[in-house]
Amino acid sequence: MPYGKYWQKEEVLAKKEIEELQLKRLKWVVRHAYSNVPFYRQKLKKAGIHPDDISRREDIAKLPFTTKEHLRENYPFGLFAVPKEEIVRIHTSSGTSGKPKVVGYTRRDLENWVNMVARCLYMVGIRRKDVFQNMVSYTFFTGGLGLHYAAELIGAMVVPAGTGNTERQIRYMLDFGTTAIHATPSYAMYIKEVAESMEVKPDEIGLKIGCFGAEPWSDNTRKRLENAFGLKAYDSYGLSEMNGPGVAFECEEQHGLHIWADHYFIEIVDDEGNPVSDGEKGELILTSLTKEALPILRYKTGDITYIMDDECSCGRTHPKIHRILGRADDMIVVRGVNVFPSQIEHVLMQIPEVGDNFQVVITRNILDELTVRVEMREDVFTGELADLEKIRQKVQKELHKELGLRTNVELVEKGTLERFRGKAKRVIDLRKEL
Ligand code: DLL
Repeated sequence: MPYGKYWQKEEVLAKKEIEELQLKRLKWVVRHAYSNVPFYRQKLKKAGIHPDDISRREDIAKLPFTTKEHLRENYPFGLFAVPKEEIVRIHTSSGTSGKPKVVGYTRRDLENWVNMVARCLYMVGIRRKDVFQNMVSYTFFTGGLGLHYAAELIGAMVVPAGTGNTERQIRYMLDFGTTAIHATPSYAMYIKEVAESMEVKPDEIGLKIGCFGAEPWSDNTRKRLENAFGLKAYDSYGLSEMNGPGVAFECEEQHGLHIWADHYFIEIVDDEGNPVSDGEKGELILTSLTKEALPILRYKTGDITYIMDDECSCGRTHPKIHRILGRADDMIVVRGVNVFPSQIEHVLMQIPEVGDNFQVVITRNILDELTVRVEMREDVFTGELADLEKIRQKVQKELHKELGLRTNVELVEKGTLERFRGKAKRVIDLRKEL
């Protein structure tokens, strides 16, 4: 049941009340993990910490970090804190290498999670009258069922579309009167392209709200999606280890993502694991405060962001993080310069001649070389070589300005590069260890 213009009253708790709740729940989760997960008991004992040592919020810094590797090493259920019969669902996340991470939920976990996602959808204006087309994978990925049940709980009409068969998806949008969609930003870009090829003007579909996430994207991509579909596009952040989507989400301000501090303890740390001050960039560390099945203490997400001013005109009191700047794992280091693929995307998506797709190839000859392959927009292609060269140089110059790095730019024809229905993989690293 909604609480005024909010989904739950917890969204507007006073900051002090949130902090008190955090401390109470932090004590609970540390004890829960210590008592029920041998991995945590050993780890805390080794660090000389007992649950009784947690008496202030700051004491969280005494706890050791949990990493993705720890989840993989304990595949599949080694970190679960409840007997198997208490688990009512699992999801998995494969990541880039090794064994998948398996995450589990008790019935209460699912109830908390669905309400967190419902907070997010309600926050961006999704209501009973909406038709919500959920265009992400419904299987192991948390984005499918995660958003599905939340939109249902609000009472929207949910179209469980999944991914692929894009022409049919577009036809359904028209036939069903879809008003809100959920997709990865790269799939949304592809949907836009397919709509255009069907001679459907994306902005005639009648979409009003787009929820996009699960991968890094940029503000300029947001502008492209909003202009093409005539909707408002919101950034959605989450990770399977912390339930899935619904960890943080933009409000109507579109200026930072509220992160639900009654369910997660938020820290930002530097490379050495030391806290940075508010406003400084670092890695996001999350501690689940309510998860029963899979409590996780001080999880190193690998995602880089910073805490923004916490006053928000929407009235919600939960802190805001900046959109994810990149993942530590995805950072490209070329000739000593650090580059995130989303920075490249940001530059390209503001150049009108550039199409919606690009690819980054890194090679090593003597020095590392970064080549950006860019699809051109069809309508700017004059056939004149001199015009092409002018565009190529412009792209190269803009990239240099933003990245401080010389790149090779290759212009390619529309339709040349791979399209993605889920998370995009745009970087190909061909460097061999010398
Ligand atoms: O991607 C959960 C999700 C589903 C989020 C639907 C949003 C929408 P995983 O597959 O476990 O979970 O991947 C989590 O994806 O650590 C980030 O690196 C990245 N990621 C997720 N959302 C964003 C975002 C889901 N909005 C990993 N911006 C995270 C940038 C994101 N990166």
